[in-house]
Amino acid sequence: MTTMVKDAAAGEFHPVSTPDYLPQAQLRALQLGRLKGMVLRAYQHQELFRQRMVQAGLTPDDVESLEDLPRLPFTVKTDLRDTYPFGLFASPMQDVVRLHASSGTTGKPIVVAYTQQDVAVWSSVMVRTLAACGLHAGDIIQNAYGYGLFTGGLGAHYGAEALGATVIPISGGNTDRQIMVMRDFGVTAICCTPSYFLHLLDRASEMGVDVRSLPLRAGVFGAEPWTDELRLHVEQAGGIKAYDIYGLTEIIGPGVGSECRCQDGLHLFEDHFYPEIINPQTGQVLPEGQEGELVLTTLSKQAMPMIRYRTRDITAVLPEPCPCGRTIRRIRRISRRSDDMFIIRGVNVFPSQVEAALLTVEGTLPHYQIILSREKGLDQMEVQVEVTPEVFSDKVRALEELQKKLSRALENALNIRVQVSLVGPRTIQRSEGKAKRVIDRRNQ
Ligand code: DLL
Repeated sequence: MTTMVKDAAAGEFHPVSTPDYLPQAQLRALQLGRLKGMVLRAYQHQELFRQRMVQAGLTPDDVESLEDLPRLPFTVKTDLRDTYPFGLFASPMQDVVRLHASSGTTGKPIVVAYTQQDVAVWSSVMVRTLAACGLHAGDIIQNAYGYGLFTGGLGAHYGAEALGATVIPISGGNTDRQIMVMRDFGVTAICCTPSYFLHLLDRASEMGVDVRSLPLRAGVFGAEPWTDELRLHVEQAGGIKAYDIYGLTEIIGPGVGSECRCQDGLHLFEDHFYPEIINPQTGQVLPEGQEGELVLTTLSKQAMPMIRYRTRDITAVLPEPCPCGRTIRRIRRISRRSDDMFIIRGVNVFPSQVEAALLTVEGTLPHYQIILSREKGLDQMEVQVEVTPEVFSDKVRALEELQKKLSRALENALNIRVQVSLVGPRTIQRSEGKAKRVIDRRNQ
């Protein structure tokens, strides 16, 4: 059980002894000590890492300061696939108490392992996540992240219990039951993907439940990119504060970083996960403030250390201190991955640009899908957008007007003309977990 104290100035509860507020020098010393241990562990137990170190002419003794980190080799997603299933485990199976896996879109899943201590660390970073989102003992948390091999469900579950809150382990799906539980159990906070919360809001209103009148006050949303525009929408429609949380299976699951009450960047729990930002093309480390690919090194993971893991997530480390008082650094919200970009007629497009443009136009719902196809050798992009029931039942002229507005907004944002199709409410398939925004039929 974690003891919580109230920070009167911030009006916020947080676990005592939390490393979130360590003086910088102390934090750097802690990180260096842990980094040395981690590199030694990986060198001794991960064949692939040892081979790469040998090739680079390095030994663990070459890590004398945090500045030596960029000399070490990267780890990439295909390393996990190539060593499937257990090739990167650094603990004997006897010491592994949990396995999780991430399906990915192609081929074999990646498998990750946790010792008892890893699970304890995971719970502690999730306690810090939930506390940063303003939650505390006494909260009733509906955990609608999927339970199972996906890390979201169990990650949030253990954190919420360790926080001393009441967890409802409802998992994803069965939306009508979710709404009944939210109302009848006096739920004060919900954990799920932002796209699923959007779906819950729509369904609640169809069922005549006004979520704003319920005790629900916070959403702990992550696992997929979502824009500030979407945040505004769900905060208003749900009468909540919507916080962004970040993590990935390869590093631990959720609990790598979280927003605080300032909702201005995500604090990284950098006593356990050390960040670097690199130029994705050259691999060079970039200075603070510059945007690039996030690379993470685990500092305490026993069962599966990750040295310089290339996340593909694009962000920047924010140099300014956060008004909340935490000393751990923040990253900018992640709006895109280096591999979710697609190229249409020579123009680079990210799904998040489409979302941001659509949400500037009134009369549409934040449900959309991008369909890519190829006609006579030419790439085509269609954006299907759901419109509100009022607009949908309107005159044809009004719909045409709206379509024009959306086309203009998209053309301004993307610099190319795309086809906009307005579709009726509830036409686009809803997700219970991560939303699928892009359907690529170009190679069919
Ligand atoms: O999505 C872990 C998680 C569960 C995070 C619950 C937050 C909440 P994976 O399935 O391995 O793990 O997917 C990780 O999802 O590299 C990002 O591209 C994306 N992602 C995760 N959180 C965010 C976020 C979980 N807050 C991949 N914003 C990551 C944008 C996110 N993208």
